[in-house]
Amino acid sequence: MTGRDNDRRKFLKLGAAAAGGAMLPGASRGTEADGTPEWTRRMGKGVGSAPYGAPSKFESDVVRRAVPWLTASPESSVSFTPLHALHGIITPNGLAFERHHAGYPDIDPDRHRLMIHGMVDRNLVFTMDDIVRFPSESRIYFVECVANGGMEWRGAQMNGVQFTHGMIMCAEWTGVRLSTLLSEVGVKPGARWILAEGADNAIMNRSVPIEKAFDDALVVYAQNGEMLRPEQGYPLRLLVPGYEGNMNIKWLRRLELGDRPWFTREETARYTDLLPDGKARQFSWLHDAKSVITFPCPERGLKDKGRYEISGLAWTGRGRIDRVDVSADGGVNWRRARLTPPVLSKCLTRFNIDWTWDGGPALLQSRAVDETGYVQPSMAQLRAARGVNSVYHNNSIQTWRVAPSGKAFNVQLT
Ligand SMILES: Nc1nc2c(c(=O)[nH]1)N[C@H]1C(S)=C(S)[C@@H](COP(=O)(O)O)O[C@H]1N2
Ligand SMILES: [Mo]
Repeated sequence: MTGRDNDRRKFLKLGAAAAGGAMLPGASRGTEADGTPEWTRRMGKGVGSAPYGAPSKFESDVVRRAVPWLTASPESSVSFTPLHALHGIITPNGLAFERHHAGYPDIDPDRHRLMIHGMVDRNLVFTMDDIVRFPSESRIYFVECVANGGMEWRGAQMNGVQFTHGMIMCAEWTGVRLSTLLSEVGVKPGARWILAEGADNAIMNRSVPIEKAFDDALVVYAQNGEMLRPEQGYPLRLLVPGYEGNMNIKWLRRLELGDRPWFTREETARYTDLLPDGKARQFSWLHDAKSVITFPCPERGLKDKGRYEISGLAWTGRGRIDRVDVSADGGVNWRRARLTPPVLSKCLTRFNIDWTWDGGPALLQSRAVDETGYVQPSMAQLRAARGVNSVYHNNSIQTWRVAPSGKAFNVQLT
């Protein structure tokens, strides 16, 4: 019998008692003896009470959260998406994780400009009005900070999926293909790289290979049907699907074309991976396949033993997720999970699998395989290949230990 059946039976029993005239145990002032709740007995709020709608007050703990000790200031910091409380694959705009290097500006779109220059036939400056006149596209892609899971390299640290995996979001982005803008300025022969630069106080910039521009890069102004949020780059952002988060330059103000990368701070002092042999890996843009179980997890444990649906998310920068396997015994036995459509390229993919919990201890894991055949590694495999000096690109298999109490904990298996 599932927990839900259990609840329904209890409810039916209470209902029968109430019909017999007995006061419901624990009935509050707001509930009549016949069980009709107050929200049914009175008219509700009128339209216009919430000109811009907000979630139910009962969902008030579903919020982005930061880790106070992690960063020195809230301006150069990160907040995490509450993955444990989300459904499907789309991240609501108000819950999308934030990663700012110098806070987020409040840009007047009428005064914002995008300049494209360098190895081009015509240097051009675009207003927002210019940009929205180009043919637009809407596509669903994830954005993941490459430091997602960075606190877990040397051992399990954060006891919650919001903090181990919450530097990720997935949205429908609307904008113009970067290649459309490039054909407007005309690319000079020999141009191989594009420097993308933001208008925030960090003036964050990264070198992007020109192939990405002719593949699927977008210059976006909308996210899930509305204009970008200020936190996400309003009014204009670069979107490089499948590449590490920092290359998706927010508050995009400048694109310069050149014949070599710029080797900016963000691709030398930062965003490189120190390997065991002392060499640093540079320009490691692509996110490899990764997955995580979002229920159960430390924030959402189990109640009674019985039937459950394990649910989680998988993604890869290389294209589509091909398969997700789930283990309940720390990787000894694996079962194939259902992928819930849509299964899109460079997008979060929702997986589900039925599981009967016997009430004993369990070690839950998920392992993603992408369309290239790449298999998500265990933490031990990742450490063997990359050492322990890395912060970025931790795509290892996550383990949740389920205790007989039903609580789940972040653990690492050696
Ligand atoms: N201009 C600018 N772009 C930026 C950043 C920034 O600080 N300034 N942060 C980058 C990093 S490190 C990441 S992970 C993503 C985060 O995007 P989000 O805040 O919309 O989640 O934006 C990237 N783009
Ligand atoms: Mo990031």
